[in-house]
Amino acid sequence: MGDPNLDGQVDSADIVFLVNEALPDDKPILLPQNFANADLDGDIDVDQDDLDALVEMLLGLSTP
Ligand SMILES: [Ca+2]
Ligand SMILES: [Ca+2]
Repeated sequence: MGDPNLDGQVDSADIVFLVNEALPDDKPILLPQNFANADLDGDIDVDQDDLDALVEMLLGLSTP
């Protein structure tokens, strides 16, 4: 988890991906695997909470 754009690493590109793909409600995640990786808190929805979780992960506030 934590790699929404599926490029093999968790970095700022994943934040950009979440902002572009997850936050606009009318723009669905492209693939189930994108969705699964983006849903960091596991509530079967990709939203601001998951973006916050990803930012925290990148800041080192939680272990991978
Ligand atoms: Ca990535
Ligand atoms: Ca979520």
